[in-house]
Amino acid sequence: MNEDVHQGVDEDHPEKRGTPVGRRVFLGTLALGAAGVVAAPPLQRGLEGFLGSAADKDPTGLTGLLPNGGGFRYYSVASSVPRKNADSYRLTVDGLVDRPTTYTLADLRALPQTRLVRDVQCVTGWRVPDTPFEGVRLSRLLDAARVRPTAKAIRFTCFDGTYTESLTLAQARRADVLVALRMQDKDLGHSHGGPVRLYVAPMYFYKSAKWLSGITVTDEVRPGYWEERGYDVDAWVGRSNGRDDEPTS
Ligand SMILES: Nc1nc2c(c(=O)[nH]1)N[C@H]1C(S)=C(S)[C@@H](COP(=O)(O)O)O[C@H]1N2
Ligand SMILES: [Mo]
Repeated sequence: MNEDVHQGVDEDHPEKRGTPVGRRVFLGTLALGAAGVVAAPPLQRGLEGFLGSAADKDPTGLTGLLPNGGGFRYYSVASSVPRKNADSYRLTVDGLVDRPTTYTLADLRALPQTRLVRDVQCVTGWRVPDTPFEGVRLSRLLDAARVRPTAKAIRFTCFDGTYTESLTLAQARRADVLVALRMQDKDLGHSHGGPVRLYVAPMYFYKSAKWLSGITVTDEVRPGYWEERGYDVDAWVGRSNGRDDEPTS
């Protein structure tokens, strides 16, 4: 099976077979250039329209092993995603805050930028070492919004209309969590979730929601898209999803 495919819940982690969702989950790949593609059955039709016949031509997924995007696989659970630019992009911060705020891209660019260089790690196994991300610390946006004392968590929404993510408030306030505007020292392109995506450096890359449009402060964690399908909510690299660095038993 193509290693691009997020089938890890069942195939790589048989211990997770009894998850509440209890069905096979796949993560569809948004193919660009030579990237290999295998789509989940429910997504197949939408993706085929989007990809042309790329999936049919590569049943083995071997082309996914060819160089592409500097080692990245491109993922989207939505079959098509609108493009947003400096004119049309908006990021809303709302929920349990005293100052709900809407940011334009220019607003975000005008705030202090933080650059982090870390390894990107997808839970399926692919990894891109030493990848620079740059943007505004999420903690800064939360402070500006004046988070209320009852707040416990953040829900992230995306302008693809489908994907969601979550963090606890404590996780969201870490210095290595960014609202990212740049990746690999370039403005974030559409396929990587531009113009703005979340970047949660210490966690598997599924936490890093692409096409970020909403940051809602909530009173409890609401599991995100992949988390409702069996992946861990606390997605620390090497310490979640059955990939413990140091097994304790
Ligand atoms: N909106 C959205 N964000 C998303 C995803 C997605 O399908 N939709 N996939 C996640 C997963 S599983 C991974 S590995 C990364 C992939 O990011 P990339 O396409 O820039 O490589 O985005 C994450 N964020
Ligand atoms: Mo992923």
